[in-house]
Amino acid sequence: MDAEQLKRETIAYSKEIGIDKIGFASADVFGELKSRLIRQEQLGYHSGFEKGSPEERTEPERLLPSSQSIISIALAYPSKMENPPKNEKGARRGQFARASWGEDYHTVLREKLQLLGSFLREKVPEVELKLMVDTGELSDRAVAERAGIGFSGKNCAIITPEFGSYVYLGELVTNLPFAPDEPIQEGCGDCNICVDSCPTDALVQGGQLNANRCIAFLTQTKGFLEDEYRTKIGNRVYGCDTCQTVCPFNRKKDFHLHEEFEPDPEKVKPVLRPILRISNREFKEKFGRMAGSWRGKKPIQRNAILALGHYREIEAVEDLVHLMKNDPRPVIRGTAAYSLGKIGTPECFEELEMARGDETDEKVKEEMEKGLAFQMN
Ligand code: B12
Repeated sequence: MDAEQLKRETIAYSKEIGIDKIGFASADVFGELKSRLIRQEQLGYHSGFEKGSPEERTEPERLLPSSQSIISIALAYPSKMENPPKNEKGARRGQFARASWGEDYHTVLREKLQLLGSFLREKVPEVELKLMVDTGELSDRAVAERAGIGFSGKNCAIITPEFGSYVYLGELVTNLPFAPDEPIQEGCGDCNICVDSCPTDALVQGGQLNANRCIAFLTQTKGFLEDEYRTKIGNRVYGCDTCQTVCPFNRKKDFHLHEEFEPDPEKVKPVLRPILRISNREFKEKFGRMAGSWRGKKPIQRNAILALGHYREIEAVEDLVHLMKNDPRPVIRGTAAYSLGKIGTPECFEELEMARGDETDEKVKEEMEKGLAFQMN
């Protein structure tokens, strides 16, 4: 079978298995990206979640020596949910970003790419493939951009004309000589809304992110959150969508094409208080299948504690005191102390006063002092 016919059949098959967009790219070196990655690293703008060296990330041949082409796929995810639960005083809720709605996208995209791989293997038994979704070395965005899936926006996202930026990306590196598709030429023009709207000024300029300031990243760290961000993360327990929700290309983009990505409102906008006392087993049962749980329970609990402080949720005082006094993890004890100070009832300050005498961890003591300092304000 010639490559052109195989490409047509592959595209047709991708539609059958629910791939929303497919594009083909050469497996040439990503030269511009390489210098970009080195520069970002030098500036300290990387998150640490990126995998591999700049060479591995930009030279597909290092990942698959016989590589000739890369098939990029995109799956659209929803941006709105039906009947979102009310975020009410006394039962305040957190929020998971949309990229964590429904089942973990890594699983869903991997399955699609595996099916695509099996299809190719049936047609060309000697085919060689390397599959990647998020956790691989390649930049899924750079591949998608080259394959004509979408253009690279000022918010850094790949923006598709059809689904906006609410798409997950993945790819198959292959040794097949597919003809490449053309990149999309559209761009953001003069629009700078995402850069201006970023709550932490993480978008240094259009297309350049300092990941260490990005709330999406900050919600996934395991240590104490730096003070400067504690109010800014608001009620986000995982991820951040601000630079996407403000994007004009995402206006009215809300696709419900995959049952797997439908959100369970009680999971993606969970009541915060129960998260404070959730056991490991319960956490796994409730949140374990969501992309947002990959860093485990601690960051979600820390963020839930900060959100309760942010809302000055008096009903949470008892639980927060319990954590401040009993939790074995200093980050949780200290963050609870801080949020108690923020809530700021006389009981909160009394408890802080009492607890500081018993605390031995220096960092936690510091947080207790910060909590007590709210009394002066
Ligand atoms: C590390 C990482 C993060 C980090 C850093 C993000 C970042 N912007 O770099 C953190 C934790 C902050 C993060 C957050 C998010 N992430 Co993330 N993340 C990744 C990961 C693992 C690597 C990204 C990376 O290497 N970045 C380094 C930068 C330098 O490269 P890049 O963005 O990949 O590539 C572009 C730039 O290099 C640019 N470029 C190249 N040269 C030059 C030169 C100039 C002058 C300019 C202006 C630009 C430019 O063009 C490339 C293509 O667009 C990818 C998966 C993967 N393996 O690729 C997912 C991925 C990028 N994340 C994704 C998602 C969904 C998110 C969030 C929306 C999740 C959320 N709601 O919280 C946010 C969005 C934040 C944002 N505005 O970028 C999707 C993006 C889908 C899309 N439509 O674009 C990916 C592709 C995962 C997936 N497989 O679907 N993420």
